Amino acid sequence: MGYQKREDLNVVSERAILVALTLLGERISLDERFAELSALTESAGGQIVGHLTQKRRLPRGRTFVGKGKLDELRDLAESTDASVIIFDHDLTPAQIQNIEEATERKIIDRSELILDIFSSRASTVEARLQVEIAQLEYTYPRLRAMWDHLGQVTGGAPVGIGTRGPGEQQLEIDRRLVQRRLKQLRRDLEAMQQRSVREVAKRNIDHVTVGLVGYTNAGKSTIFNTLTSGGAWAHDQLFATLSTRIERWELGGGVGAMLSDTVGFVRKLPHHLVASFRSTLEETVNCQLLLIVVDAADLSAAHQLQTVERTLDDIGATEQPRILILNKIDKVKELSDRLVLTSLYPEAIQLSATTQEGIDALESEVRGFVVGPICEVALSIDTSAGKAVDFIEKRTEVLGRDWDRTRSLYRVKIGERQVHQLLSHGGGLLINDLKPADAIEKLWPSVEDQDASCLVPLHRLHTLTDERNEPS
Ligand SMILES: Nc1nc2c(ncn2[C@@H]2O[C@H](COP(=O)(O)OP(=O)(O)OP(=O)(O)O)[C@@H](O)[C@H]2O)c(=O)[nH]1
Ligand SMILES: [Mg+2]
Repeated sequence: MGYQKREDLNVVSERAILVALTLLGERISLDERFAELSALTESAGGQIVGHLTQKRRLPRGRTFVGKGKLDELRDLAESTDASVIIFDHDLTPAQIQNIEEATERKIIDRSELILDIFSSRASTVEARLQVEIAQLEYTYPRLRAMWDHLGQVTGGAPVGIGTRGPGEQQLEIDRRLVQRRLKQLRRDLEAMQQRSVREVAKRNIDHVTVGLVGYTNAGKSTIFNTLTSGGAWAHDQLFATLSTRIERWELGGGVGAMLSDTVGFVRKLPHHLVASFRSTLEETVNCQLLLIVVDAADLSAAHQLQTVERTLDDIGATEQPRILILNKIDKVKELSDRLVLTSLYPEAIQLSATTQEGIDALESEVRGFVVGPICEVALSIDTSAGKAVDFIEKRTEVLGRDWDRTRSLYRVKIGERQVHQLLSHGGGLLINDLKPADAIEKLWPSVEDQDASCLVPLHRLHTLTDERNEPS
């Protein structure tokens, strides 16, 4: 097969060789890495025809792999008729060029591969803007053919950039135009996102918001569809979801929350992508409660959890309480395997979005969070405050009622978070004849003293991940 110029970085329909090096200090096994890199390559439409590995303390500066391995790589590409070689690492443009020259094959690094998948999946205007920004920043400077070509085009005016991905008419665009395009895209994206920031802020006042987060393909959208009226695209492919979807989740007894589903994470998510998808991710991570979804049947579950925690740290979602969900538990058939999971993650909810196992436990846990610690109190409120009265009648446990000329009086069991929601409906609320702020301080313990069995404190999750990753 002849050498294709690096004019486009798609891997659709191409025969691919995968390369992963074990470098000093890397703890993730080669099996796990190849499993994931294969899934990424297949998600991008590539066909895997070979693998190559090397153990090194550090990558070789010029060509990343050693000289002998480079020859091996070229021979393997020839014997398997591969047209593209995909590295599970990020490479410098110079390394890419040197390896391409030595192997006469197109070289794709890990970030380029992920960007390629995002580019083929982006279906909303916002996602397309976000992917294009990340591509302009990461991929375009690496299209050597483009800059080579530009070296020869001195007179002709470059044409505008398209949105079809790198390698088409973009070859004729100069850096200045790319910068101009970037500026325009960022402006469009910002305008779009300001709207959504306002919507999120409003939603957080009116409802308790809960966000599903986790590794790509862990089953977030499937869980979302099970818990709400649905509508999320769930599919056995990486990065099926690229935008955030929010629906009401009925938790019983008039209690509900707004649940959101969003983009999944992956190890070493390119930071340009994280940057341009930040606001999509933030819609979820601004939620008051996070449900961290892990694929319990995946060998890399512990590493996936670690990646999710790192990504949450990166985007500043460090404060919210979290519930750990071990999804796809139906695929863990052996009782002994389940017991191992229970001992490793005692606080987690074992769940199957497919068979519905564990859904009740999850709903009851989240309901407890949404309501907050419950106290029995006397409420007094203006009878004319219809929304507030309605809230009390429908969402709290009413033990007794009374009225005087202008006020409705109730004896109720009510949760702390419900009191905050009730306050947003006005009506001059008094609790045990006290102003709400004074009553809340007196009646409800501080957050640190609250005990909710499934809410895993942040430090505990970290310990769990470390335990799981200790080499045996
Ligand atoms: N057996 C089994 N399969 C599941 C379960 N939950 C999800 N799946 C399957 O896992 C695949 C991925 O599910 P999605 O819901 O799209 O995963 P996601 O986390 O939203 O993935 P991204 O949007 O790519 O981040 C689909 O084929 C689902 O049918 C489960 O509980 N059991
Ligand atoms: Mg999804």
